[in-house]
Amino acid sequence: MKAKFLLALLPAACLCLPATTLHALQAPIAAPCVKTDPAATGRIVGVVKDQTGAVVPGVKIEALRLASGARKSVTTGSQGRFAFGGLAAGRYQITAVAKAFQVVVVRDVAVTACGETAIDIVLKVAPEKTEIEVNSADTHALGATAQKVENGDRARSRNAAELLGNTPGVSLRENGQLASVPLLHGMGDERAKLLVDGMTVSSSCPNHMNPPLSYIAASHAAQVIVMAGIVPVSMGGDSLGGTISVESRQPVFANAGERLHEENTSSGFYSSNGRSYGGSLSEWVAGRNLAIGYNGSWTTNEDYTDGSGHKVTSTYSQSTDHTVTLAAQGAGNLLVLDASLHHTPYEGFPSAQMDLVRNYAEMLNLRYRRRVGQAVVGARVYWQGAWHAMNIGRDKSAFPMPMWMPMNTHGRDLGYSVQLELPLGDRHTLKAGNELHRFVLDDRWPAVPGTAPMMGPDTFVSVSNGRRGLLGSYAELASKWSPRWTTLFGLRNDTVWTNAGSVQGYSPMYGADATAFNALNRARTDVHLDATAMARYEPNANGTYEFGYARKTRSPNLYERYAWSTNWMASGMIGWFGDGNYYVGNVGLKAETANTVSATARWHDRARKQWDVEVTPFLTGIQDYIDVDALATATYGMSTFAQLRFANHNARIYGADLSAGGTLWDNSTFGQGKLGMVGAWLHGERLDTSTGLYQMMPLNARVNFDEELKGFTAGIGLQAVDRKSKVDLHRFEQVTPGYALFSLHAAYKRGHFEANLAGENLFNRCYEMPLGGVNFDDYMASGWMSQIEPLTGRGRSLHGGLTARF
Ligand SMILES: [Cu+2]
Repeated sequence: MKAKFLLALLPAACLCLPATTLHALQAPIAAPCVKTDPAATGRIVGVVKDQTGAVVPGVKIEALRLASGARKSVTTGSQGRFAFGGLAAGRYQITAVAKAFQVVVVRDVAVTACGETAIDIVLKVAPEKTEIEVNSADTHALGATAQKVENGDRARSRNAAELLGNTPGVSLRENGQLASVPLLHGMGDERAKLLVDGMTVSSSCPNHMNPPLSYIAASHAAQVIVMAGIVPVSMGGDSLGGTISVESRQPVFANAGERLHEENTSSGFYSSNGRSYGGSLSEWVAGRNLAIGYNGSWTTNEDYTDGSGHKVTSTYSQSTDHTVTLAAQGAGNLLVLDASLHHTPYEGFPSAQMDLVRNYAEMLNLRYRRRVGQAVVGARVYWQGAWHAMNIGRDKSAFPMPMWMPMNTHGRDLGYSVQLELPLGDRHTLKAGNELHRFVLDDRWPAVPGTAPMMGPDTFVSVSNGRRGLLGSYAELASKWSPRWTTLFGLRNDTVWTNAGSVQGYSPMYGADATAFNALNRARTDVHLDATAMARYEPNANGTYEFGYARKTRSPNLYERYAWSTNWMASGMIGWFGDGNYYVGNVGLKAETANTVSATARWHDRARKQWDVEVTPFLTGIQDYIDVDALATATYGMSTFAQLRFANHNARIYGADLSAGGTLWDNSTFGQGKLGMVGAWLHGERLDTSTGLYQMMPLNARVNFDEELKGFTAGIGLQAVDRKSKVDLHRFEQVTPGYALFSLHAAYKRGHFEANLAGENLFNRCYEMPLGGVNFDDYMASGWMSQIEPLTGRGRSLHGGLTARF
């Protein structure tokens, strides 16, 4: 059935590759063969070589009989030769597939009774980025930056989001120790699509203390893929800024001749500032067709000290993760089941009024992949349940006037996705898919005895049976027109519906808002139409140019629409911005739509090994950007806060990313010396008021120098950040001064072991983080009397890690 479907699409496809030569020989075969015999068969034989003329063994060759869809496959031998015998006379299509080479399809090969047709196949080396497609089923290489996560990256990162710290276009918002939030071109949190092993996971918290990337430990991440701005529609809708996909390791099976394949990795680390330590363990046992794996990690840390010697309270955390993986493969099928438990018993949030006092989550992720000829079919079903509790934690409860206030949320994500990837001839690949995601949320704040009517006698129902569903479909065509031109076109539709049940306050003093909210029709449906068009032009071996346009749409989250209370205390519990302000939802909020144009120019040496320079300017216009309107302001002590209602306003973001790298020397005496830099400039403003958008990273750059010699690597790094002066006046966002931080790192690999050492913020500089939000803890410690200040970053910290791999 599938073969016929494939066949139906073939006539539209193009002819054979110019690199392939085809010639037919009508040589008689030694065995008695009678051409007029209806049962007489023919043969196809050939040799596979690469562009240098060397023969290529181990290439899978498939013969497809066009009339019947019947298939046969063989593998080339040590001399690169292959042969098909017993083929019924007719027309065939021959496909050659080999790792690291482009797929070659030879169309319309004639086989005659008693004849032998010879074809020679020349394989061309696949472009560098094809490997991404091989590793990751769900990614299209065009427009993607993929990076393998190294032990050194893991050693430097407190959480999975920090693995992205050196990626062009990405900035990080501080959010506790485990829950940093990446922003792509200034659009982050839910404006960026975050995929954790292909799953869409929601934050079950009005302060986003458990964002998607907090559910994968840095030690478990094997690859991160970042697509900023112009994103293939197959990589997800319901987002504006781009897509970040963090993936754990792909299953590995035993090779032929290997009875059992075993891998074992264990690691431990210690960091001096905040006495952070932890460890991870992973085990993988695999046969030819079945495999089982385990990955576990545990980390703990105390409060850190900033460069002035001041202890930054509520920066402690602890977390445990366990994942068990079962995998099976056979005859082109791959089935993988991940089951995970995640437990954070406590985590302080210095920018929020509340801390995380427990977060427990369970996850199941089942995925299936099947190769049918050249087509790939993928499917995924996943579920997550999260139980999240907030209150003031151990530091905040020691301040004057501690306000104990339990808040409990329960979130459930359920989803599936299916995708078909179908080559149409030599030039085109069609991707089409469908997905469903459903998030259900309850958020309840139990009464605190003796505090009525403020916080009792009833339970405050913040969100009751909040529902957010998404049904999406897309089709995308990637085409390689010539060695120079590649294009990608995609269309996507998502329908997002939200609703929430009736609410109540702690007491009748919340009654007016609750009654008004309960009387509203709260069901909303948004229909998104997204599109992507991009092209890549490679005029020569030294340059690559990409340019494109994307229209992307995101619907409001449940709190943006359904946070219902205008009471100051209650609205102060809503807001994932770390700005100390008070937020109220807006049922009438519309979806936001971004139109982005972007280009990337990349210059490099022929082999892409000696040097490269890449620059990406972009411009995004956002219609109905979900921002805020001020309802009121209040001054407590020396600080003024705003009560804000979510509202749509048009906005614009533009900027440029720059990255460059080069090998300074590479020889046996001095080893290899490398210099790399990443820089970004960003400007975001709201059009009606010409004010800055919240948390736009100021001009910044990182420069790294690394020297590698005989397993030993050492390097020095500089991070320079400009003053943040364009700020969001609606949120009273504060200006932060510029700063520069120096770091050192060293790694030594020998046999099964790798040791990492690092020194961060070497000169113990005291600096305010541009995306760190405010230090609400210090403000609370002053009895709500002081001037609230931006959160300061970690002072000097020395770090050591050890990894053993067997
Ligand atoms: Cu929370």
